[in-house]
Amino acid sequence: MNLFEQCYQWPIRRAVALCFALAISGCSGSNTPVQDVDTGSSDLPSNSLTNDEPSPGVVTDEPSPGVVTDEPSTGATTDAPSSGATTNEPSTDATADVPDPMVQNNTDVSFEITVPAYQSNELQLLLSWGEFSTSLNWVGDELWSVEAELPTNTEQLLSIVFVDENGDIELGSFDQQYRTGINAAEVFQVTADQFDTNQLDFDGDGQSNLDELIAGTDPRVDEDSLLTVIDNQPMSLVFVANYFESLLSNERPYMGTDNTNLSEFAGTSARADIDANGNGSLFAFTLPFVRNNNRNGERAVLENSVQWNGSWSFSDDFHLNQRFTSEVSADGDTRRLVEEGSGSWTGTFSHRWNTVVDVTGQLIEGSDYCEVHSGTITETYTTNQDGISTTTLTITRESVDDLWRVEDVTDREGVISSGEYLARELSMHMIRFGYQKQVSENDHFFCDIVDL
Ligand SMILES: [Ca+2]
Repeated sequence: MNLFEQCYQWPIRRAVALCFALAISGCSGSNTPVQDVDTGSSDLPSNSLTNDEPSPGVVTDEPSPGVVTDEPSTGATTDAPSSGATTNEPSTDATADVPDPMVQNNTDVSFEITVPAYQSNELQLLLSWGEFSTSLNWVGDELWSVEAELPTNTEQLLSIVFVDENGDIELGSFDQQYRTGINAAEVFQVTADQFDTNQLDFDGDGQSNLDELIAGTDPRVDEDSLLTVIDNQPMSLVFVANYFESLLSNERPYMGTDNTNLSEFAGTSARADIDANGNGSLFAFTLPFVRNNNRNGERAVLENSVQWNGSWSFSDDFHLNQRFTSEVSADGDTRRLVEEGSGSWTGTFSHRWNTVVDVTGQLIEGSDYCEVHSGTITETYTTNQDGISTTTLTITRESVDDLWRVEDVTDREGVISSGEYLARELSMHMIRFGYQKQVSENDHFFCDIVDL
């Protein structure tokens, strides 16, 4: 039997073209070792091979034991170079469909695939290679396998898809050109980390289908789209260094004693003692002293950062007592603010808070402030107004997000409630207390620091 006949052994359409290619290869093989194209024949006695005989483009085996040598009676040789006598044997229907056991044009490929870990009763692993396709069998744990008889020395796009819900949702995919070898059998392995899972995000919410299913969320629903969006998230006192740094001029050393531009309140004065390196202290106060609006801070400049350690007190009907440490550091154009604060606002009622800030941002052109593009702020806030309650806010923003994500947990006299929503702005400029000047700059953190 020749290669052309073998075309009809392939259950797939492209096998015809493939076999033509192999048939041509077989022709040129008349001057090369036969096993390059017909390894099965290489074991035959040489006088049964075509090496010594001119070939019209097909293998023209003589009848020999164990080898089917039929040729198709027409067509196969008409387009081939006719360089010599042909020795085709008439074909018979009885043998035309019988594979030649001595001819190896197939490779048994054992696919051994390890998928990302995920448990479900509706998982499938589907493989295609060119137009050949099959499903794989679950072996155990994350291992799947299948054996496939594929044409030798042939390249096709191999695609493996890991699906759940019996194929309704994709978890991972693997795509790679794969060329079969010329041996009788080979193994092809794929490991879990070779699967692309991140791109498969049905609802486009940034969480992959696989991650969502593992987390127990619905990969078809962008949960964020269901969250409430508020315009302003009220905050207690954060970005506290704004109220200190903005009182300093860029002169170094700076020994300012008065600055009419700095006033949250008319009459605010500052006594700064900042050396040439930016280290020093600041005392700001507002006249008349009876208002008791005082800021005290120590400032230190390190290699790439400026630190504050300060306090702020203010009295009207209530009394503010705020302490904080902060550090603004520079990394290229990015500025990072790390701040820890604790404060209270006490009078008829008591309000107390602890805050931790770790955010990064970039300078807003034309200002001294950085707009936060990512980071986390936590605030624990306790008040006895309307009963005793403690609310813990965790406020996060990813650099790709337009909104802040707010998670709140409230303990109101032993009753816990929690929620999640989105906020367009953090409203440090909203007046929670009477001492804060309502300036939108304080939604951002002071970062255009001459010492950085
Ligand atoms: Ca998703």
